[in-house]
Amino acid sequence: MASAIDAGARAHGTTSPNPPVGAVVLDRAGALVGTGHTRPPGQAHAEVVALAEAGERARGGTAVVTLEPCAHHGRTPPCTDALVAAGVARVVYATADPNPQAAGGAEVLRASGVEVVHLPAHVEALRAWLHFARTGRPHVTWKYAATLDGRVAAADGSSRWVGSPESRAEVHALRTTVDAVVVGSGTVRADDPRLTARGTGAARQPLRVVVGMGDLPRGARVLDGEVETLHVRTHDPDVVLAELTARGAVDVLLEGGPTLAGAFARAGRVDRVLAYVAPKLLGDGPTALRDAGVSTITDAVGLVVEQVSMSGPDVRISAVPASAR
Ligand code: AOF
Ligand code: ZN
Repeated sequence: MASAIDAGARAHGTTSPNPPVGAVVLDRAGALVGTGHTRPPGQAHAEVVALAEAGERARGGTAVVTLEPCAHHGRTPPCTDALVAAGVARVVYATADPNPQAAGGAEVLRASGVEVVHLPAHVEALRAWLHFARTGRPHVTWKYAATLDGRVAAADGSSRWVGSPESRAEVHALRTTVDAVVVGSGTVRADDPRLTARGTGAARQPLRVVVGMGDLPRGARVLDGEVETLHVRTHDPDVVLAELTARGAVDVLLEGGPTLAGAFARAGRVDRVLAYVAPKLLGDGPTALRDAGVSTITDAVGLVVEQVSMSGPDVRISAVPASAR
């Protein structure tokens, strides 16, 4: 399963609105004979790629997949058919498919005499797609870098840089896995960010999205034409998310600033908080989040920390709303 998860992670950012699934095939003796991940929409699913590499060696063997194999005729034929035709004896999968059109693969395989094992595992590359399949809305990770006293800029507005070079490199890598990077027009005016994934060798760049009613400054770097930029003239996060859904986006990175993040928090549209906390103090200046709709301590938005790690000198915290657990 770890190998299947690795294979799927390599497709993260290239498959939306389809899931970045990973699969491996083991022969009868347990040797790895095929590896695959989802191809861009309309092309082969992970299982089909792994089975093609395995060929006859799949017969009597095991397929390990991060998502329950599909049982439907979508843009491609059912993977359950491909697995049965290949003579696979056993299928192991990590997550059930919440997509009603494709679900039911485990039962279909069992009915064909294949042994099916559900081995629950966290598949990070499928986090956003699973949320999308369940809710119909893109998954929003709100990312920010703040000082230990919670500030995202100094009193004079300067903010380059709060986070360490290591943290910034991580964010560039993260941008290659998402479909869209969203900021408010205030951030464009204040910081003039490029919002591209740089230094990663990535062939693909996320859609750049600016939210706000006013015009963008002429010469803003998001208008440099290097990557497409969408300007959504609204304050409503759901209007932004509907626009992104229409464009096939599933995995969204919200990068600020405090006003837009507050609007998403108020609307309950922050699905994960990713904080880079730098060991610095500013004592003044804007904080990461403004007006989250909370006025008293008992109304605080409760989070559950799912991971803490170091990013150079910074502490990286990944947390999800307690209400989502
Ligand atoms: C994928 N890759 O490896 C698996 C998927 O439109 P289709 O025919 O490509 O089907 C897409 C659905 O198939 C998708 O929403 C999911 O439910 C299921 N499984 N999809 O793109 C894969 N295993
Ligand atoms: Zn399939």
